[in-house]
Amino acid sequence: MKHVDEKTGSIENLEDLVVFGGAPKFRETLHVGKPNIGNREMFFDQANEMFDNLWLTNDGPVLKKFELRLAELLGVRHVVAVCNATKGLEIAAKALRLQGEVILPSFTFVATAHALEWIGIRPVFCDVDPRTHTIDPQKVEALITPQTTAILGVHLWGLPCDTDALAGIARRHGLSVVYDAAHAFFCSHQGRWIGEFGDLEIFSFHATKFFNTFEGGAITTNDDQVAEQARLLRNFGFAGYDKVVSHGTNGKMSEISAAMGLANLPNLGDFIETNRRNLGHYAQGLAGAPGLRLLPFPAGEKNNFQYVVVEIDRDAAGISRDDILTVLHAERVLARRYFYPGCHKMEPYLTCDPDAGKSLPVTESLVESVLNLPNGTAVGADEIRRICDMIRFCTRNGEEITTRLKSIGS
Ligand code: T4K
Repeated sequence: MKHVDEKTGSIENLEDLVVFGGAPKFRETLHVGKPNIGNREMFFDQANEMFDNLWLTNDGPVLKKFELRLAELLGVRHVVAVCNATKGLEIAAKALRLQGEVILPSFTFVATAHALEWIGIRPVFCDVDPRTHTIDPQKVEALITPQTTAILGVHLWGLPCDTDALAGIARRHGLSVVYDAAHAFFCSHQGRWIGEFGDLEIFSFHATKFFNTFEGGAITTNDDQVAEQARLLRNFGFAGYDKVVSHGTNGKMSEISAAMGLANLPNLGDFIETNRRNLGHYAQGLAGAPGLRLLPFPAGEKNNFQYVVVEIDRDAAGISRDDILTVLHAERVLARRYFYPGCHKMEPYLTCDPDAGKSLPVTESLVESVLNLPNGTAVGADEIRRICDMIRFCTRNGEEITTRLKSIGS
């Protein structure tokens, strides 16, 4: 096996690539979702407080502190912390008494659709806007039927949906509006924090998100009644020790997760700054490369910059997204093709409507072209420069790489 300079990681010939027999350029695998860890001392302090309290879950004091801090930060009346965003979506749909059909994008993590399906609501897939990757309001109205009860927008990659257009459609048709804000914690829209748009919004604080509580999430709303419902549903529908008033579930966030959230909050600015800086390095490293478009974030708004999203136009780049992915994975760069192949191509939705893709041309194109690159505190300027060099090498040698990958069956 040939030796590649560990410092420069330079690739001069095809044989330098691991897929063709070269040495790996990185000692450690680089992930898209390596967790950020905040203030450890603060975490252990909170954990000790939890042990001293002998209160481990069920609306405990650490959780209450966490919810209050989030409500203050986001300027929203209610924060209902939950065990994960998937459960949060289910609870949200129940709190709004949704049923029948809900319109949502197919270009999202499958949990957005599964949460509806799990509680007997039919997800109806809508195409997305090619510029923002969020639900296309112009395509929503045609999907509304007498069974439709809501529109579920996803602020994908922290890019806000067209909330004004969706609110208008919802008003005209008497629908609820829910936002899956799993990616959009600490992002703003129209100068306001995401968290108070629509009837409610749901954040994810999963380990792979830039801000995490191990597993976790939160429902946010300015509506007192919706918040009260969400709190009841999160705790089996208990309104008192022996009094169950609704068909609830167990969606509670534990004290240790809330402690992690509190310990991560002071580092929020650092995490975001790291992501922003990294995105700048990617922009620099990929500038001018043919067929590559780094998804831009709206100027003048806050973003967490956690997802580095590149669209690869196969014809212009001279190589497909999937062949670049094969090369990167072999080099220990675990780039991801979120959200391939689109919910409509996953079960049970594929069997229900095998032709759904025909009305989702933008989604069908994005699932073939989007690549997510590693970000967060686990990567820095040097790694990013080397990742970009690899990608540029791929575009310079696209035809040969494609042919050779085909010949070895990759
Ligand atoms: N809505 C949207 C739009 C979402 O994107 C998500 C979740 C949800 C709703 C539901 O939220 P939650 O119910 O999860 O709160 C991951 C996450 O599991 C998922 O939370 C996230 N979206 C999705 C985009 O990504 P996978 O299948 O990619 O996870 P996995 O295990 O492959 O991990 C991603 C990368 O991070 C890997 O390279 C490994 C690395 N990793 C992962 C963990 C957990 C680490 O380095 N350390 C870790 O601790 O889904």
